[in-house]
Amino acid sequence: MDAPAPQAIHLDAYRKPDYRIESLALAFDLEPEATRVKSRLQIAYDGSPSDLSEAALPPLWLDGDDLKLLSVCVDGTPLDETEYRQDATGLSLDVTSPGFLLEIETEINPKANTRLEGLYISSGTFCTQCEAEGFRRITFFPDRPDVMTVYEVTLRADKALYPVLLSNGNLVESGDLPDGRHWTRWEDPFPKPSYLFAVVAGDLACVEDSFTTASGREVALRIFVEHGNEGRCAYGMDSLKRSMRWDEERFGLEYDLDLFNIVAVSDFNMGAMENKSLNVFNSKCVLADPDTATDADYASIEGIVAHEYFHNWTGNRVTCRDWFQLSLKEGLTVFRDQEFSADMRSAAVKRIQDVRSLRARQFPEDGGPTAHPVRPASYIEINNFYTATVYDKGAEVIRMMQGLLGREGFRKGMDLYFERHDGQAVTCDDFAAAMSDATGVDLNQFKLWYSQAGTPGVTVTGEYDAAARSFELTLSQTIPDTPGQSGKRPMHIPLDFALLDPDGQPMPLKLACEEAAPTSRVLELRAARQTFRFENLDHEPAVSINRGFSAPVNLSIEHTPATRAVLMGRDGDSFNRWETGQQYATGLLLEAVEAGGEGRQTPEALIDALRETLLDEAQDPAFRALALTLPGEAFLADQMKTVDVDAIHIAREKMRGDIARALRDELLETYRGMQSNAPFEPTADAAGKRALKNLALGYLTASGKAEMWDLAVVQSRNSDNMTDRMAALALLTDRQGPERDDCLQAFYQRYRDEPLVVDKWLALEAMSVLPGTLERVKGLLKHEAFTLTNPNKVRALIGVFAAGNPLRFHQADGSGYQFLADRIVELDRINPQTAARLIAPLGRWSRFDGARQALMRQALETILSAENLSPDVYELTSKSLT
Ligand code: 0A1
Ligand code: ZN
Repeated sequence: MDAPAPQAIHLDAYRKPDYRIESLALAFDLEPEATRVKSRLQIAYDGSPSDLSEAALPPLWLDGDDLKLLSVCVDGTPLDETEYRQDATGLSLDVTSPGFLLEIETEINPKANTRLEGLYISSGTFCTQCEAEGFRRITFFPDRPDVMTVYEVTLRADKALYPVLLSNGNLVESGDLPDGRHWTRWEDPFPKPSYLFAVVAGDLACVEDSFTTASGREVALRIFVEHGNEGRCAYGMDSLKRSMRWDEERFGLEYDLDLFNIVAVSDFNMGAMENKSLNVFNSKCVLADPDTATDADYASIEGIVAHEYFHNWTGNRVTCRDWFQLSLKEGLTVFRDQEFSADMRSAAVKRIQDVRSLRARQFPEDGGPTAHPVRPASYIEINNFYTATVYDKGAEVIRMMQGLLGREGFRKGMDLYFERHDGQAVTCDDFAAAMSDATGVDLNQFKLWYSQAGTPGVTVTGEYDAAARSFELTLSQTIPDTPGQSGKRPMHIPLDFALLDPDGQPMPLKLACEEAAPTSRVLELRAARQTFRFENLDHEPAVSINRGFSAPVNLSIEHTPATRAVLMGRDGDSFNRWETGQQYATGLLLEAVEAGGEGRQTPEALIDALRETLLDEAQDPAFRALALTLPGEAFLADQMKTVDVDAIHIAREKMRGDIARALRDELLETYRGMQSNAPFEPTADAAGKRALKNLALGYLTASGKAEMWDLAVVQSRNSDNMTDRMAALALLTDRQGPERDDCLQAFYQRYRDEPLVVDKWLALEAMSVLPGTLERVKGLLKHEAFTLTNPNKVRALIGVFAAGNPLRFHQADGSGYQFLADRIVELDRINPQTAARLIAPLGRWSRFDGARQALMRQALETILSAENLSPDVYELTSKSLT
């Protein structure tokens, strides 16, 4: 018989907890296959005293998952089995007194924990992952974020195998025990929800530094890594110190304990975790040296270290009332890490990169079967809601608030938020209320961004009246239907706006009803359709709107060749300069796709604009590299009603070839000019030069001259850094022939003992456009380097193939789809969370031709018919089929 379908949980059903946990003492006897956990909870009824007189106290619910219960005592008396009820999801206790001491002993098996939720072992190190609901896999507890308490944690383990024993807060005592064991005791003075609890025990090396806060607190900073990785911590440590300073300067937020620990582990479901004072990181997101990490890795480490650190205030000191409010901490913290990286590097480049990633990950989600609002209204498995919508669209929502309130107003709102809610578990409404109360700005309509899913479409039209010297701008919005939501209300959309004269200079923006004529404005679109009339304009203007991507919308605007040239070449808003070029290329590419791929010769106007940008030394090389990068195949696919992966690939390659042939001399000059003999430095400047050099190399290999490939071969062999080596190999992986295999083989041999580089090698194979890629990927599943138990390996090989190689994943016979379905079913038995994250590419079925639609749905059906499917995979697969 089929198991009952897992049930959804609804935001509307929220009830505050009946009991407070006043304190929690935990003691761990760590053993790989049988760890004992003793917990002592001081519990108090949290209802009103009048409830007490009227009725018996409600039962106490404690969540529990995969735990062996050894004993339960209340106020020192053991309970027998009639006094509690246990099922697969937890324990319910009858309560007879409004205050009591509960003691529970459980046993768990960390070695068998391949889900990597709760306490598990990664390369011999014990570590924990408790967000969202992993704590219940360690002990019975009301495992919900609005139950906050102070923790005292005692750890006992073998001293030789686990010399390092860490938990949250301050180390208060430690000592040796008989039989070669030792112990440490930790106290965290800040009340926290269970999802921020952490334990680490292992034989780890430690890199130390310190930071003095603005008010003079000396904080010890430590990064714990496997022995041999000490030399790869410098950039992470430096990023941490810069984050600490930045948060003081930008938001007045100081660190609040005397120590801050980071631990790198190789098996981790996500990037990193902000446990109070004991961040646990996927080693990929903290370890770097020039020989093994690329510029992109360095930038991502800087952003993730900052993100986790910033959670100390936005997430830990003020946390979420329930998991529907996840974006309260995640959207806000992503916004904060984006702002930090923008300040550390080029703000313009960072904004373009963030928008590219939003469009690549969030827009398709918002337009697909698993679309959900930034604050979802229901879920089956909360782990499925750590999404691009909650994180990245959530960050856009915060950015728009800053746009509406201004930077100063936003800061006032943040100050009020902390003043009101420090130490509390709150909601997105509480955040918006603080912003609104601090500034007087009405955010009621704006809050639809939290509850309405779907990317708004905004259409812009303009009419210039030369006789009246006026310009009328009409904006209209539509919010697409999404699963469970139709007939949506118009949103409050802030659009940064300027009108440019033919030299690209902003013209005064005088509205008919106003005297003031600033040169830029935020237009607030609130109705389905709105018209703005600007006066005193001597020329027909070029419309620069949604500057800096001030709102996450799909903008539709037509440019004349003349206004396009102004915007592409001279708009002071570099985002829109980039955007206009991308739009132009997108239009041309989609035309070619319509014509089956080859299309017409790439127009001179585009080539000339690209030449100008390539050679414009006044512009940042990183910006030039982005401006010369054509829209990606996935982005182009997203613009089509019915996706044609083959024609998209042909059209894009054809255009790359046209550009490469037309600009060959300039590209070669750039390739040479951007070379440097200086030792590698991970600075934004040096990275920008490498980006432009490697962009040039990419075009040169597309120019049809065989000798250009020699440049790539030489670069892959002789570079002194991973950025250049990977850039060359990423080109070579698409080229049939012996050099390809030799170079990739040499790369593997050189780095076979470096797991993070082996991941790169697997990804290179998985992203190849060559016809035999799927067969090679299948072969690599059996390679000594691959294992399904390590999420990084799964993502590098299977994830990159399915999500990053549209041409081969969507090959017409459906073999890519079936391959993915089989792997998801296999992985679901090992690690449901990571398995569920592989489903999305199949969920896009409705965008493809009939034959592919049928094959993709068939693959989803294969998954759904597997026995004992996890709620994680069940939820996303079933939603993908509707
Ligand atoms: N809160 C972390 C990410 C994270 C979320 C869930 C996890 O397991 C389900 C692990 C980490 C962050 O935003 O960085
Ligand atoms: Zn986060």
